Amino acid sequence: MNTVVQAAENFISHDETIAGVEPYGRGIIHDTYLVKPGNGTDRFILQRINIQVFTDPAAVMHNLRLVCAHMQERRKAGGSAIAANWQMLQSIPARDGRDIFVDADGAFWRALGFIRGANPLEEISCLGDAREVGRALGIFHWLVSDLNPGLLHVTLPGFHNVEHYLKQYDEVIVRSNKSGEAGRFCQQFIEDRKSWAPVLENGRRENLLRVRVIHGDPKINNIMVNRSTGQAVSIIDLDTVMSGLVLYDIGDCLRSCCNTAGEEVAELFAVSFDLERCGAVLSGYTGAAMEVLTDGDFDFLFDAVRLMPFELGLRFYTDFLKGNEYFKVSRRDQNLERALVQFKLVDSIERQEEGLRAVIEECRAALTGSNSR
Ligand code: GN1
Ligand code: MG
Repeated sequence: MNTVVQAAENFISHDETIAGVEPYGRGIIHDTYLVKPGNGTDRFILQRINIQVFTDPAAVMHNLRLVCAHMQERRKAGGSAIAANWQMLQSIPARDGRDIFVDADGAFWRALGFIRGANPLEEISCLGDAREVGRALGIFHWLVSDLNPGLLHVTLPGFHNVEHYLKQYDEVIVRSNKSGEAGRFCQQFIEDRKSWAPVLENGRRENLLRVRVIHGDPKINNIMVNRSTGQAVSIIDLDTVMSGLVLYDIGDCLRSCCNTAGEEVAELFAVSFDLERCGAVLSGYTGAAMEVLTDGDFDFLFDAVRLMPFELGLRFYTDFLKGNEYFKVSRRDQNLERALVQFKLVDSIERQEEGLRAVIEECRAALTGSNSR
């Protein structure tokens, strides 16, 4: 903890002290801490950036600054009704004015403003929570919808490109000596969906889907909700803000919100995709994002919902085969277990295809109706 306190001291002024530092959140990439300064100044988030994953932290911070400044402007320029009570993530400069502090061991640290009066949403306990998650993602997409994606750095090459993940898997699987029933299940599951998986990439190549600025990781606990009202007030974790397809975000958000059992579960039978939650997320989303979704997006929405848990399962399984290089684990088989959860979710989505397509069409019809009024 000493190293953490020393790093934290670089983000407060010389006459301040640190009263406490504690691990914060459930991220599986960076190390995240909540820092309480001694003299009552605002608490802040301190992160040791995982530079194995994000090899160019300066690019990450460039994107963060650019996107936050843009959102702030857009909000002022007319989005205030939609984004009322919305709080922007803010980077806190170190004493030397830079937004990254590099310690004696070469670790990269940054500090971010704490979102006031709010907590990360840990679970969906009612449909209102699901609607708020959708609304938060909709607000985010709306706020960045006029930002040129070409201005952002690519912080993770190949992120959300399933062809890239399939290639990595193919390279690893031939060298793997791991067997076992769960492994054979994963391999067959991937094999059976390989030819369908590049569906969004194909849509993009055929110009049916447009590349825009996306969040990249809009899972449930990246949504901050007000502690007393339950209203979504911010979306955090902007490291993967990049150019991409809004469908990556919507699919990823739904795979996280509509999984009835969460990402880390031992009992696979408890994992299923909840259609009611899905309807609530989508209605919250379209209410805030308004014209962001095109007809082409709606045409591919079912595939996106099916794809994102498939992609994450593929990433977890590949990382398990590689010996857990990317996602942090506390047990050797944890990434295999995580993969099985995601594949179970895909299976649940496939079994409910008809119902899910109906939910999507209902949402499209509601939006068309409100736009033509
Ligand atoms: C990772 O570290 P965290 O929890 O914010 C991952 C996401 C996954 C998520 C699954 C940069 O996010 O893509 O959906 O785990 N982030 C990165 O829990 O790979
Ligand atoms: Mg993240």
